Amino acid sequence: MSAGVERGGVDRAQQPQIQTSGSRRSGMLFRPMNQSNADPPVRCGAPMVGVTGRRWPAETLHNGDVPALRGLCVDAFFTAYARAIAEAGGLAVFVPRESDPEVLAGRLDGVVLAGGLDVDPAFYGGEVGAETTLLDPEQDAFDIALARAAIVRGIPVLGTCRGHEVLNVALGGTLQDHRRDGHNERGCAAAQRVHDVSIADGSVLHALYGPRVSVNSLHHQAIATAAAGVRVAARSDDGLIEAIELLDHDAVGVQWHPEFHDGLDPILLWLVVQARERSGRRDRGAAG
Ligand SMILES: [Mn+2]
Repeated sequence: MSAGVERGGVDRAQQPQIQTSGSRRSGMLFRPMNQSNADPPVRCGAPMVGVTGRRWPAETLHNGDVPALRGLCVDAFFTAYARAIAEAGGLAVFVPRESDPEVLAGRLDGVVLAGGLDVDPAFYGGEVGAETTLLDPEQDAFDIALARAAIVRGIPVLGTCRGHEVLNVALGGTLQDHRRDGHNERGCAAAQRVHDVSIADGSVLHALYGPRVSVNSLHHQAIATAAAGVRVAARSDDGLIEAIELLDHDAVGVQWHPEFHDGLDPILLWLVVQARERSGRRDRGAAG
């Protein structure tokens, strides 16, 4: 952990800043020690972590037909991501697909590629199979572009489930469209750990979990071929690739959903710690 992790708001506020968005400015405010009845203290320097999501018809918000909602959409993501990022000390922000991935990558300190629908096989040269679920190619295109932009800019990335698959596809890997029994375990609580994975020595995951960990499993797509430039970091006992890590970048994909596990999963804390370090490097770059 570098000194950047411990940087405080006073230090940051005294440096020249390249980033000038409102949220960053407010993040640099600090409360004078003798001001007892002012606004509550702001957590200084919390790294901003973007979370992807999904688009859904607005009618699903209400029971029954509401004519005013016809044709409208809502963007959604699972609350568990925001809770975990906040608990880890990060500032979670939702990133809708209308936001330019390149611009986002210039503002964010970390990215979570979240779970969601199947990845359209067109993005990895595959074909739609009998078990392929709903597809949303616009979401795929956005998520893939954000993954690439984040990696180019050196921003740490965590992909979970679909996000793990997106990360692999963004780097040129492929997916299998349907996985056999034991992985699409949706009949129990999302937190339920249903199978083990074996973790490769020397990986980020090994440092966090050791050689073996039990995980939930809510997927039916999976990686077929890992992209060039990534290592397989974990496999289930039936040989499935359950995690990948980039060799030269802080990016990890896990086929499971750590955000649904009970308590703060170490991989989410890892992401926020890396995001904080990335934020510190950017600030030092701005100062220089
Ligand atoms: Mn699995």
